[in-house]
Amino acid sequence: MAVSDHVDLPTFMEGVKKRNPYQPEFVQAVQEVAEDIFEFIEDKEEYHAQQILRRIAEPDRVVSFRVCWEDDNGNVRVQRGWRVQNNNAIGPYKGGIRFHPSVTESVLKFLAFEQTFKNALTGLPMGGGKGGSNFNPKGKSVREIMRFCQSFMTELYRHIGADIDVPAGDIGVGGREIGFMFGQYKRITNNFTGVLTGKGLEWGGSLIRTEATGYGAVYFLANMLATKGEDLVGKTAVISGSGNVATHAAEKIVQLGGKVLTLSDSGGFIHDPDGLDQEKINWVKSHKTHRRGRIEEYVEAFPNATFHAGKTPWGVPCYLALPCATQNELLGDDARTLIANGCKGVSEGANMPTDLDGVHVFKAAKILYAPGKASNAGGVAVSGLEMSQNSERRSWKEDELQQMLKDIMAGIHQSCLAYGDQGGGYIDYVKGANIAGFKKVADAMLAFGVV
Ligand code: NDP
Ligand code: 2IT
Repeated sequence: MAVSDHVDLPTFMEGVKKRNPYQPEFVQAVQEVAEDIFEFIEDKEEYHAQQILRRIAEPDRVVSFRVCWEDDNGNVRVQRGWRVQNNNAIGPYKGGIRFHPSVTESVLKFLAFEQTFKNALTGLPMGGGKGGSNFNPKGKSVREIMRFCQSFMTELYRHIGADIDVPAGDIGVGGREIGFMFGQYKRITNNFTGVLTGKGLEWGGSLIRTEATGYGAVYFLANMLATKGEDLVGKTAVISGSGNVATHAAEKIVQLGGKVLTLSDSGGFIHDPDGLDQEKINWVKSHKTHRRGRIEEYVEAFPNATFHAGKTPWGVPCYLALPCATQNELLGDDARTLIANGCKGVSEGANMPTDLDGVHVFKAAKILYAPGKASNAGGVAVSGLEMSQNSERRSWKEDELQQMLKDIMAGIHQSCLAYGDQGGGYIDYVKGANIAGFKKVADAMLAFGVV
């Protein structure tokens, strides 16, 4: 019998931990997937013999580099940059770039691993990658951010390309940063190509890319509710974060008749018992995105609301919860509180916002619980559509793109049903997403042999 054959899950995870010391986020992401995949591949000899899961959980490559830049006072500053190219079995590497002081190799490896399954679920030909830096954009001038982005791209450009690896935005990276990076890429290579997504509309960007992640997470939620004959009208929702994903999720919930009670940032959360309307959401967008303000200032603009410093919003009673800030922001006890307060649906806008304990709590309660790799795939899906538009050198209309986003989210929901329907009216969306994403990538890898 080959050495690869049938190690059990604890033995497999021991190996992952041993090979990835001090990388808890990466180990966590692998474990969450492996818990479902082990059962699925139990009787599928070829996946074992070819060590497919082991190979997906080993990035194709991790590029790590120094990023030097000069601040406004003339000081030389040194940051770390990375690009993790996890797997390109079904298409060029694709995934965002994150600028945040908490970025480590472990964080980017977990994100690139998750991205591999997420991108497969979209049905578009995209592999999984992720990049970023421990650069902290907070408190930096626009010129400092520009110089940092230019320096970052001066190394990154060697590793990316429209048919190789196509980065986009993530935490701390929005349209402005994509512009600075694209400008530098073009300057170095003299190549105007779809090498980044999330571009401005005048220079190759796609309509609704900005809105797509948050909108998609709510479309996914609507699909889940529909399996119970329900919709969003009159439902209360608690949302964390106040960036791109959170504000657009809030906007779509309000458009579909729901009531958004909270938003948050790293300083705490605001609770608005009247609910946020479009005007309040616009205030948050402009305050957080354009002025880089703090969410606590919301209560000065809207005095009926309260601010809760240093807290997450999961204690506010709600029917629906959408974690849209960052990884491990919703812990086991938060999940238990949500369930005790009657929460019936969770759609993750962020990547791995729920810790493993929390995932197990949601699964045991058999609520409608969508993991980020399924529910937040709308952003990368529209990135994929941006790539197609760039290749065709044309732009599709807004209503066409809106419909494509809705169809893609419905398709992901169907894939989750195909592998996650447990009978008795319970759908395990985590299992469904893990298996559907894995199967597509794994079958492509089988075709390539041992590489
Ligand atoms: P933004 O930078 O626009 O916003 C991030 C928000 O999360 C801010 O409110 C920020 O607060 C908060 N936040 C970030 N880190 C922390 C932390 N360590 N603790 C508490 N709050 C934190 O990012 P996005 O909205 O783009 O991304 C949010 C999540 O969605 C991430 O998990 C990202 O990976 C995921 N995602 C994003 C996609 C996209 O298209 N942008 C696509 C799919 C997933 P503060 O302002 O105080 O830092
Ligand atoms: O986590 C994600 O899916 C993103 N940050 C978006 C990636 C992309 O390539 O659009």
